[in-house]
Amino acid sequence: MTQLPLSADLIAEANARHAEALDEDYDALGRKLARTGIDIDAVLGRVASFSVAVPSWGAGRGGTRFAKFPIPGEPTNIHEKLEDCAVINQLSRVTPRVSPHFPWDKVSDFAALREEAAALGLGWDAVNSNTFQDQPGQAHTYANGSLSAQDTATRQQAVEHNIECIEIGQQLGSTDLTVWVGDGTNFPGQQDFARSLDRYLDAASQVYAALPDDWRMLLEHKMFEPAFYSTVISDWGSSILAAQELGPKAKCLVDLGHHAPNVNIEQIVARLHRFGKLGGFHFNDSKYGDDDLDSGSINPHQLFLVFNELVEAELNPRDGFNPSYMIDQSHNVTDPIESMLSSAEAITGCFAKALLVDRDALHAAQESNDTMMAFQALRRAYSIDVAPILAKARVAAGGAIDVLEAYRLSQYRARKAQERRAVGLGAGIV
Ligand code: PSV
Ligand code: MN
Repeated sequence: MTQLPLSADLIAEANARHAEALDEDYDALGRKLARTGIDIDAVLGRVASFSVAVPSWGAGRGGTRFAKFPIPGEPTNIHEKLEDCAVINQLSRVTPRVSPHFPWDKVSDFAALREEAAALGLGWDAVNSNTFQDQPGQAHTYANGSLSAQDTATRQQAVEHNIECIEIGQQLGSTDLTVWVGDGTNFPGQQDFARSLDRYLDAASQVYAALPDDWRMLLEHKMFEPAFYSTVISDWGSSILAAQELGPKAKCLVDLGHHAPNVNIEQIVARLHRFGKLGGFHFNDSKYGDDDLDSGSINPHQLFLVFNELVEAELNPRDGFNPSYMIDQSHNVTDPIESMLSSAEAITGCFAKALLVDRDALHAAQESNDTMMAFQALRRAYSIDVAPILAKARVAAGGAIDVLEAYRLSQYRARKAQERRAVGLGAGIV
C-alpha cells in the first residue's frame, strides 16, 4: 500500500482551480502543433513516460566550501530524505526513483529501506560510492587519492567500498554503480599522470569484476575540484578510454557542471553515444564551474541542445542506449524540494521541446547545407511553450498542475519543522 506524504484532496482542489485554463491552453497548443503535423497527444504520451531520478543528498540544503545555512524542517537522515523525495514525485510525477550515496545513506536493514521507499511510491536509481571523504574510524585516508592512491591498502579499501555499494544496490534493486573519485593533484609534479591512471584502471577493474551481469558501472568525470591542478578522470576523453578498457558494462556519465567553461557538452553527448558509451547524466546548471545551480536556471538553451542529442540518440540506438538521468544540484539558498520540483519541470520541458523538433526538416537542411533552416528547425521547437503538455501529464498521473503552488499550500516544510530535529551549522558538502 502506498502512502504518499501530501493530501490528494489538497492537490485535486488546487488542480480544479486551474483545470479549465489548462484545457484551453492544451487545446490551443494542440491546434498549433497539428498545423505542422505533430499530434500533441503522442507527445503527451512520450512526456508521461519520461522520468529523472533525484539524489538523496539533494533533499538537504547543500552549501559551499564556506558555509551551509540549514532551514527548519530539513531532512536529517535517509528516511526523512525519502519522504521529501516522495513529495517531489507526488507533485511532479516525473521523479519516481532516488539515487542513494554511501556511506551517507547507510542503514542496518536495506530490505526494509527498499520497502519503505516502495510504500512512498519510490524505487532506486544508481548507487553512488564515496571515496572523496574520510569517514570516522576509517583505516586509510583518501587525502592522497582513493582508486588511484599510491598506497595499496588505500586502493584496496576504495575497491571494497565500491563492492559494498554494489551489494547494497542489489538489495535495493539498483542496477548501476556511479563512480566519481576526487582523485587528482594540486601541484605540478605531485603525481605521475600515467602511473596514477594505471593505478585507477587496475583498481576500477576489480570493482568492474564484481558487477552482476545486468549492472553497469558509470564513470563520472570532472576536470577540477577538489583537485585543482589535475584530476585522474578529468574529461570525457579519459572517461571513455577508461570505460573502453574496463569493458562493455562500463559507461560514461556526464555531469553538466564538470567541464571547462563553454565546452560544447551536447557534442560530447553525441560522441559518447557514437561509441555506445553514454550511460548517464547528472543535470544541474552553472555560470562559472561546477556551481550545481538549478537545472535550466542559467542556460536552458544548452539543456535543450543536450536533449536534442539525447532524442537523436534514442532514434539511432547503439548498445542498448538506456541512459540513467538524475538531478545533481546543491540547494544553498532555496527549499530543496522547490528547487527539485522546478528543475524536474525544466528538464522534462527540454525533453518535450526536443521531441517537437521536425527531424525530417532538420536532417534535410543538414544534408543540403542549409544552415539557416537547420538552425530554425531547432529554434522553432525551442520557442514553443510546452508547459500545458507537462501539466497535462502530471494531472493524468495524479500530480499537480502548479507544483510550487500546491507544495506551498501543503505547508509541508512547516510541518516537518515541528517534527524534525534541527540540522547543525557547518560547511556544506556536494
Ligand atoms: C561531484 O562533484 C558530484 O557531481 C558527484 O556526482 C558526486 O557524487 C556528487 O557530486 C555529490 O557530491
Ligand atoms: Mn554529479
